[in-house]
Amino acid sequence: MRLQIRPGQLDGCTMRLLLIFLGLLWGSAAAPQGPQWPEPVFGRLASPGFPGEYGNNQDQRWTLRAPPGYRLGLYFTHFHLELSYLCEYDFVKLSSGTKVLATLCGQESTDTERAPGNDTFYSPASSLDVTFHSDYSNEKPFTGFEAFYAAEDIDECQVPPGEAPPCDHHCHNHLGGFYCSCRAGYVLHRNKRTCSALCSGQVFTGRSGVLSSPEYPQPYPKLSSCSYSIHLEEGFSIILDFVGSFDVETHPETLCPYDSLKIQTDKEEYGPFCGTTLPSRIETKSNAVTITFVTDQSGDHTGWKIHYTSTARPCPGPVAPPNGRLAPVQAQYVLKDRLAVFCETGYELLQGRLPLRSFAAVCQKDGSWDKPMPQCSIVDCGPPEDLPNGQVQYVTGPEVTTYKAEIQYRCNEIFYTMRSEDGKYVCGADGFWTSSKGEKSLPVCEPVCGISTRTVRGRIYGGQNAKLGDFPWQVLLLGRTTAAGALLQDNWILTAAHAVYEQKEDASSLEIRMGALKRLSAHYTQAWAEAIFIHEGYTHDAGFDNDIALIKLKNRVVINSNILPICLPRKEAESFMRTNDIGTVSGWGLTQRGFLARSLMFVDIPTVDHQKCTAAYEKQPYPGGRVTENMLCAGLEGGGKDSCKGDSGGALVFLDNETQTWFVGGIVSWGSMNCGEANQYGVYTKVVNYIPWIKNIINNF
Ligand SMILES: [Ca+2]
Ligand SMILES: [Ca+2]
Ligand SMILES: [Ca+2]
Repeated sequence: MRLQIRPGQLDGCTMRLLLIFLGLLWGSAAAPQGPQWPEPVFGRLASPGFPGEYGNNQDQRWTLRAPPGYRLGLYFTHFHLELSYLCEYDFVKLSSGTKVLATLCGQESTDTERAPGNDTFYSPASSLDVTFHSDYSNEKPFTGFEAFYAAEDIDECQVPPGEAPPCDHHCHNHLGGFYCSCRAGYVLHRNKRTCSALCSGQVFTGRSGVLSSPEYPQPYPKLSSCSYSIHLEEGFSIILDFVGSFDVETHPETLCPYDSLKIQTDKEEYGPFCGTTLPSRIETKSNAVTITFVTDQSGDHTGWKIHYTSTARPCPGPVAPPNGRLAPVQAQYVLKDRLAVFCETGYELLQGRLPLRSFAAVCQKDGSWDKPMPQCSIVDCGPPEDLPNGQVQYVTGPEVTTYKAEIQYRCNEIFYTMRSEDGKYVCGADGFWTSSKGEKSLPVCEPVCGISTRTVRGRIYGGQNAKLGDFPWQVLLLGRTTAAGALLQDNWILTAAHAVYEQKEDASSLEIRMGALKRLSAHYTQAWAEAIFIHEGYTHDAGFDNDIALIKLKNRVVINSNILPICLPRKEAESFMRTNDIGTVSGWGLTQRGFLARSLMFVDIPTVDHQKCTAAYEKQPYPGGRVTENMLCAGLEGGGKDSCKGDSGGALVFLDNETQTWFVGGIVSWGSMNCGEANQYGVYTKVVNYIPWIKNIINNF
């Protein structure tokens, strides 16, 4: 029977209590199109005649029902019944089905009787029976009882200690029911309570590994069906070892009826395993194993753990070649194991005759290596390259060119010298000859410069004939005009800009002769120009400032006592070419007789004070003749000794007293119309002003 009370019938206090009870139910009416919420269930019960006294021989029964998932709560606002032993006379009985929840009488509880007091009584499920009984008499008037009831949700997730929780993992209560959910890796079983492990399809491909029942060593999940497979390449054989604890639910008579572990290969089946005895090692002789583990709905057991390994037919133990080593070093090499061979420094891998960058062999399933072992052969740098203008000698032993062998390069004495190297080379581990400075390129033999066979003689008036080797730098230039130059290093010629200006675009037609005294001699060394570099500050037919040029030769000339370069001036050179210091100029220019000289001539002439020279030419202007700071003058005040037409481009050389070598201080440039005139001096390009220009061209072209 359902009872409902209109709110108007309740006093304020009761009303508030009811609102608390109904709070969970109340929201229903507000959401009409939502799920169908149960109608609120609540009401009031009272003894007959309440609040007046109840009569004798009364029996009244209320059957209260709540929706499924709800229970009923009942409490008394008034209770005044006759007290009797075990409430035999008058009582209110609360029961649910056949189960009696309470029998109430009196006004206060005693040792044997119970009065409701402030207790709230709950039905275990959705129904509650309330029975009121009075016997045939009362000692005095009793006013009976008044009670209120209401339905409220059962929180199924709250279970008394000792009772099994309704859900395996997580329980979620809601009005009228509850639901379960599972942790990641699990899925809710059809029974809506159990969480089955998602434990199928795991594949192990490592050569060894560990697998175990889910949650091991915690109890394994129920109602789960797990499968694991170990899959290795063909040729491997899998070995299974049970490790740790083993505990799978068993039965004394039947073989693993509840939970069971089975192991299967393509050939054989092992198990089922259960109980608590650790199964012994399984050598499967197979490269593929499937392990299945099925559990039922009950029992708490910790499961199993398997450590698996694999073997294969071992390859023969490798032996490192002499001067080589193996990596990695293992007691045994089986299928798929890689073995690298490295050679010691200075040795290289060789398979047959083929050099290898690296070597790695792989053990195959038939137990053989896929490649034969290589050799470690000593690195050979091979015969050293020939050194232009030099030689090489074996130091370690005749023709020994292997790792760490030593060789010594030397430049041909006395006309060549080695630049900034000791010439010692060692055969490196990389197969290259390497110098003490770590260079792999050959050393450079540079010609020595400024060596002359001329002995310094007394000053003699006019020119005199030179001997072979006196001016080995002297170069004869036969182009549009006859001119001279001086050899620098073994492939450059220094000359005057005006002497080669007209030939600058046609360098190949310039004939260059060296190593001869006679101008018309048939015996000379021929050289050809590759390019002509005129100073960018030189203007043809407009004075002689910057009258300097360089000729690059197509080929290097061989240096000997007759063909040898002149040195460039050092920084300190100016101290040897001060006023009145003697320089020497040589050439085949016009002689006093007015013809070109047949044989090379030279004169020793003093340097002239610059101001004096400038003044001399100011007095007697020569066409375009103005002496600049880029010029130096040499000659005798009285005249007679001079360079002349045809000598242009030749070198005015000075002796460096410190190094005892000759250097070029000037280049024959210009002078008075009449060579050797008194108070008129020969004017030379001042080479010290052009050292950066010269070096820049020589180093870059
Ligand atoms: Ca009674
Ligand atoms: Ca619930
Ligand atoms: Ca079980």
